[in-house]
Amino acid sequence: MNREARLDALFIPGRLGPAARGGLPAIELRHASGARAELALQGAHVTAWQGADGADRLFLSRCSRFQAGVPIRGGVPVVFPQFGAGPLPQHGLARTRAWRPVRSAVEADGAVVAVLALESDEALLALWPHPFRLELAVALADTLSLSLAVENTGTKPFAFQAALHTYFRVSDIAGARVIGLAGSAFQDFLGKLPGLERREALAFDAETDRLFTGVPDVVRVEDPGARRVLRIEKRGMPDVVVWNPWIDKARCLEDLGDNEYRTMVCVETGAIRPPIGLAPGSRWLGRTVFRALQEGAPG
Ligand code: TA6
Repeated sequence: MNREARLDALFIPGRLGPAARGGLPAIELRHASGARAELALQGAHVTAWQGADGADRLFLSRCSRFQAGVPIRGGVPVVFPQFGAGPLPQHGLARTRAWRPVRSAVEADGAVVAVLALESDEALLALWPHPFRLELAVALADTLSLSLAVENTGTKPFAFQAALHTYFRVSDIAGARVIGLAGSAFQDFLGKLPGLERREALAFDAETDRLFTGVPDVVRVEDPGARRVLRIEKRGMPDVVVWNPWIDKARCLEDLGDNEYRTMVCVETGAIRPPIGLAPGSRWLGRTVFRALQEGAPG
């Protein structure tokens, strides 16, 4: 049975159907509220999330390529088993592979759920010799939640890093703030010495690329220009990376428009430093829930 047939197996009339994202097989999730999301099989990559008001809450570059094996610029790339640069391709192996559909449902509370999986095969084991199974469950309601499970299906322990490399859309990076990182230890990828974050509100006026470890489980992205707050609640994911390429780095990224840095900020949740050790037969679960709030609303 080909993958598209299995893709069909996920469809639920009016709730889960086919979506076209530049030719990559994808599904669209539609919630009764009018909220919608798109999920490409490649990388189990959420490529869009709109609220009932139709507003895009995630950033997707107009220059992103949607070609098999090429990373998508924007949405929620799944990072596994390596974060950033290293012996494996940048951000690991999961985001450029075709995941397979596992199941879908409309839950009692109306949440629309799609689950995709990626199992190690000969090609992946040749790159990273540790049998694994990943599963990503995407649930759309008045929130968007992503649950990533990593299972060690081999006979030896392995260590991995995992993250949801989420690109949020903002009206203007100059006004955006990330709240909730004060007091967290950070390692800066741009050369600043490691330290403790002292700022209650992280603002942006230059390239920013910083890993925060042991971060409280709720952080917020404030977007005053859109009078909106994006609340991020995580479980099992102690670390957060904040990234904006700013002007010069944006110019070097061929799949990012020169000015698109102004309308995006990455606030990535994951388990990065230290890597997670997983014994044979064990399973790790990390979950992140995104909720859009009107400015000033409680929550
Ligand atoms: O967000 C952290 C980071 O590692 C940055 O250093 C930048 O490289 C970004 O990820 C995007 O990486 P990508 O491989 O998707 O271009």
